[in-house]
Amino acid sequence: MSRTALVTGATSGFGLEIARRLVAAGHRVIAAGRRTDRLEALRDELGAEAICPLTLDVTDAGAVAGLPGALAEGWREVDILVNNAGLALGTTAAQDSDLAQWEQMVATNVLGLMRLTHAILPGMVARGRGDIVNLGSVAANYPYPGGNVYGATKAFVQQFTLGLKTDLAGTGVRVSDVQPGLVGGTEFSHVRFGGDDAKAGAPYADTTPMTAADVAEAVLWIIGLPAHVNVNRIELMPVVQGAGPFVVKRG
Ligand code: NDP
Ligand code: 8X3
Repeated sequence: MSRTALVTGATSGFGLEIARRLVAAGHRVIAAGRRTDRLEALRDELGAEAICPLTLDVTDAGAVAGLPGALAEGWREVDILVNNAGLALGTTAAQDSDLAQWEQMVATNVLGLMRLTHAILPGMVARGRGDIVNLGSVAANYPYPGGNVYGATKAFVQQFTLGLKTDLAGTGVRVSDVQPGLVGGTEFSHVRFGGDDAKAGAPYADTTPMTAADVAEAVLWIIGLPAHVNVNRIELMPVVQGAGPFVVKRG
């Protein structure tokens, strides 16, 4: 059955791959992001029947509150919300960090995701069906140096997802938190390191990270499960990755 999905952060990385795979599976996608040219290119590539471009900054509370009413006619009943837009900024120790970067991560990863959910969820509950898939991270549960606020935003995503799951029990609406580890080939690291490509490439050097396709496959699997099954949380790591040691300063 063809369903209508709203994918935030569909201009790049996971969101773009998820949008492509949803369309390949027969669904229609409202592709959201700030870079309109990329959204329009996706519509031109996949067709106006399949892609509805939505220029949206998820930190714009007013714009998000206008959804789904502000969507084009015929696109207002969102069956699948993929809360994917997000970012990390820097890996600076908390004591040396830039407050504006912290605030941008919270505004996007926490408030943006929360507001999108608030706008779209009532329609899903009224229709008695729907899927919300949130992009969390392993950073929610495994702290690493300089991951301070980024990890905290993803911990919010994890707890918010579980809270939603509790409230939504019996409504027919499902909610999941997808928590990937190291994934290469997206703009995540480029954004994190402010466009410094040497720094951005270092986490992926001489190893085999996951890809956006791996994450998208998990998302498509989750929404394709029988209607009575809810994946609460799924953690994905490449085979080469593992949790790090505790930090112990000596001397
Ligand atoms: P990318 O940087 O490739 O994509 C991020 C997307 O988010 C872009 O499409 C960008 O669109 C969008 N975005 C960022 N800020 C805003 C905003 N204010 N309003 C609307 N859209 C916004 O990163 P990934 O695909 O790698 O990451 C996607 C998600 O997965 C993020 O939530 C990230 O935290 C998470 N994640 C990533 C991992 C990785 O290793 N890559 C691992 C675990 C989780 P635009 O700039 O056009 O607005
Ligand atoms: C992205 C993965 O390990 O850089 O969420 O935090 S990590």
